[in-house]
Amino acid sequence: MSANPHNTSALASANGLIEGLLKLGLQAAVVSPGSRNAPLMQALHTAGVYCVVALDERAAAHHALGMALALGQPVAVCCTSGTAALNHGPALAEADRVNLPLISLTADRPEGAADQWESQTLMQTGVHALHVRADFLWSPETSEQSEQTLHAIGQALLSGPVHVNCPFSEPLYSSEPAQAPVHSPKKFGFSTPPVEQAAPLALDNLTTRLEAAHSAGSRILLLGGTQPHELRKESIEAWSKIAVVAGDSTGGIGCAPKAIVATDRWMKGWKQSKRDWNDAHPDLVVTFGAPLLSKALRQQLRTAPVQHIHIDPSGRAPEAFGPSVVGIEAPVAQALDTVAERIRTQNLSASQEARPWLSAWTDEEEQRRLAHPAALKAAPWSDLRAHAALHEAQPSEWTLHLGNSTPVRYAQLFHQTDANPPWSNRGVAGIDGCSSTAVGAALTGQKVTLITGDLGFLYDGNAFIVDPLPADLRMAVIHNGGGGVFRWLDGPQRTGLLNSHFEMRHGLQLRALCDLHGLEHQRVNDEQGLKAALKGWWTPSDSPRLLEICTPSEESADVYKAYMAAVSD
Ligand SMILES: Cc1ncc(C[n+]2csc(CCOP(=O)(O)OP(=O)(O)O)c2C)c(N)n1
Repeated sequence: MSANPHNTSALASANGLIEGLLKLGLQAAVVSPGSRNAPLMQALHTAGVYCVVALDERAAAHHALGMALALGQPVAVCCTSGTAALNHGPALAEADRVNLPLISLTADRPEGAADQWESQTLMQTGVHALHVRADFLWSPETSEQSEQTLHAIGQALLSGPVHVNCPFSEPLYSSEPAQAPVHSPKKFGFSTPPVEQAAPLALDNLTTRLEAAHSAGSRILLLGGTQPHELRKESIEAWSKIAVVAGDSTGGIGCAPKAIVATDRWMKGWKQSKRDWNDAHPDLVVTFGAPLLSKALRQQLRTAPVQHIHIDPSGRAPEAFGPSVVGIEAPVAQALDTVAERIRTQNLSASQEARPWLSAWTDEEEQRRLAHPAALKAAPWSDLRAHAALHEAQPSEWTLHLGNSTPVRYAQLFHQTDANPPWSNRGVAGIDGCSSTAVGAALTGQKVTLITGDLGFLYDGNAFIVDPLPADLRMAVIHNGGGGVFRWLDGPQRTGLLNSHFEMRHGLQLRALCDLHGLEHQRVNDEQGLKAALKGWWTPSDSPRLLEICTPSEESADVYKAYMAAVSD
């Protein structure tokens, strides 16, 4: 029942893995206390890797996700055996969809132990296989094997997360007290991981297709969903010369003034105008990132045939508009830059045929933007007004994270072109890791503001059982009675179960949770109170600050609908 026939000690095996991961650019680790993962924790210490300790493995994996997001480089999360390992699942699935280099290190008992009446033991190898780029069993028998495995880990990390299951035989602990690390402990920046470059053929394929579409007078729509890399403003502006550019602010597309980020609002306006969709339907859609927030636009685009190209570093090509999708395996920013460069050097502009179509989209957007200030001003105290005040006051040097319910949607209405792209776990996640991801980003030294809902905040309460707890973290919790999003939909209301089954009127005191975790708490009930509270909110503090913003539940949904109707008129 040994981990391998050569009987490499658990510590030597862990040291080999961590040393190898450092060469692949590992920046930091989040460790959750346990016994079976003792070799990994000792190895991380010995190597001088910056370690954060987090109790709940689900939150820990999201902390690591937030760190990988902020650093743009690999971060590990390390846990003991058994169900602990399963708890890395949600963050791994998210990292997989948004191509972040998260490394899940799960300690295991020696192979075969799951069938031998051992406790805290289940089949761990491959347990996350469907939601990572690649999964590995770390049990090398020769140095060649370990090189090969590490090489494969490095390749997979270029486009997403990996799971490495590590079976360890006892003894798990060094007989010596922990020595000073062999490398001096460093906070990030051990080595630079390789950067993924697209194969030239993939980029040629993309530019050739775009050039052909442009010369044929095609109507081209560039549609960007959530993705973690910064996009160059000049590139997006170049694209907008030949294409309509639209997408979520969390995809980075909003850096160009012409980009349409409030796509739900745009769609509502188009429908209200009773204009023929044929006048807006594109011939070619180029997509990237996670699924677009606007379900209305996604569905509308499916009502007529359209060519589809999807850019993704892992080569994934979702059949968003039918099976004939063309996948371009390339980092998004690189692919967009390449086409932009071609547009600039050839001085391309919209073709004669596509020009009226382009104007139809941009004129429509212009009208909605013009109607926005009056519609907002007419709105009483509500979620809409609270979000408006938060976005207006948010300092530019603070990175914005958004809860994965209505906050990410409201944010589309208030996006400012010069603001850093906000983040929200929109790959596949729900509300389960919004706070932990924000905490993780703040752990890297980023100043982070999170706007989230009361249920999302309560759900991820274990986000704050982390050491250290970063102070440069501000959390605005919109307390609207638990699950405001269900009032945006017709279905829950129709069932008659809206209050009893969909919303969760919990009556819990957020202050109590803040006291438990040492978060500064303040509560406001109206706009005046909110604006006053925001004045000094981002000033330096010794602990994170939470602002509980109480808004009326029913009215908030009505106000949102009235706003949408008013801007679409
Ligand atoms: C892990 C997970 N479980 C359940 C859901 C379903 N869900 C979607 S929104 C929501 C309520 C969110 O409430 P809150 O955080 O208060 O935000 P609001 O809807 O008010 O914006 C729930 C439970 C989900 N998205 N993710």
